Amino acid sequence: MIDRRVSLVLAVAGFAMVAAPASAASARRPARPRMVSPTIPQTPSLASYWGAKQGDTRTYRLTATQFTQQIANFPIRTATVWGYQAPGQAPSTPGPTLLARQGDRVQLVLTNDLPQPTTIHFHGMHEPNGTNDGVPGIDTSPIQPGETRTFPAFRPGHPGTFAYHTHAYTAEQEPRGLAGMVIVLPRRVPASRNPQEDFAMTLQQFDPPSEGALVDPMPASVQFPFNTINGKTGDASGGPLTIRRGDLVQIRLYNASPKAHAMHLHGQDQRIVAINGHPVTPTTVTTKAILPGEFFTVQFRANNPGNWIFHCSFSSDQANAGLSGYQGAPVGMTRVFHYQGAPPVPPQYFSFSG
Ligand SMILES: [Cu+2]
Repeated sequence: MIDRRVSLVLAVAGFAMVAAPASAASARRPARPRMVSPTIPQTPSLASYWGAKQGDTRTYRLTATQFTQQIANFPIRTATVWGYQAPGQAPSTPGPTLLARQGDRVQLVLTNDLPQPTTIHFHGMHEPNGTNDGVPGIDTSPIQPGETRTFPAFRPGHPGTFAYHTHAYTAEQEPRGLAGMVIVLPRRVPASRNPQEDFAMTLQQFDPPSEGALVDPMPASVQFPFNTINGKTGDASGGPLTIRRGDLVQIRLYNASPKAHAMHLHGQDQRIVAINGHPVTPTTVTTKAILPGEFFTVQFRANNPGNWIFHCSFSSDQANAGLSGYQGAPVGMTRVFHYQGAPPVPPQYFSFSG
C-alpha cells in the first residue's frame, strides 16, 4: 500500500528528476542496454524451416519417414534411419530445425510415412494437453501409417531452444532418429549478448549393424558406435565451422541420444548462458555434461586464433566404432572451429576413409 507520505516522497523525487539537468539525471540512471534483433541460428549439415506464416501462425508440414543418410566416412558411410522431411527438402535426422519468433503461434501438420504409428511431442514447450503433447494413450491418439493430422496451433510459452521428437514406441523410434530442434527467437536481445555466430547442435548416437542397414535402437552391448552432431560424425561434417576473431560464438546443445555426453571446448572457456531459453547467471566451464533431453546454450569469445575442436569427452564417443580419424584425430561427436585467416584444417580430416 502506498500511503500519502510515500506518495509525497515519490512526487518530490519525480519533480527532482524533471528539474535536474539531463546529464545529472542520466548519470544516476543505469544505461539501457542497446537492443538488437537476434542473429539467426544455423544448424550445420541440416536444413532450417521457417513455417509458412499466416496471421500470427506458422505452420510446419513434416513427414515422418524412413531413408538412408550418410552418418560417417568410415568404417561405414550410411545407415537407414527414421527422420523428418519438410516440403522441398531432403529427409534428415535430426529433422529440419524449426524456426519461429516470439509471438508466433506454431502449428504442426504431420504425415506418417512409417510402418508403425507415431506422434510428436514438443519438448520444453508449453503445449496444450489433450491434443498437442504427443503421448499416445495418455494425451494423443497415435497417428497411423498413411495418416496426415493437423494439430491445433499454440504459443510455445517463451522464446528458447526446444525440440520435437516422437513419444510413441520411444525406445525404438527415438534412437532410430525421430527428433529435431525448435528455436523460438526473442524479438530483441541486448547487443552485448547477441552472438555473431549461433550454431544449433543436436547430439545423437546410432548403431547400424552394417553398411546402409537399419539402425538397431537397442544394441545388446548398449554401445552406440556412431556418435553424431546434426546427424554426422566429425569426419563426415564436410568442413570446419568458420568463425572470426572477436566474434561472440554461441552453441545451442540438445541431447537427443540415450546417453549423457560431456561437451568440451579447446582453446577458449565456454560460458553457460541459458538453459532451455531461460537466461542463467553465466558460469564458465571447461566441460559441460548434458543428459538425455537437456538443452544448454553456451557462448565463447573467439580470442585465441587457430583451429579448435569441440567434442564429447567420453573416449568411445570420439571414435567411429572404436576407430580414430586422420592421424588418430578424434572423430565421432566432434566439430572443428576454424578462425578465418588461420592455417586451414587439413582436408584429409574430412576425407579420411580409414
Ligand atoms: Cu558422449
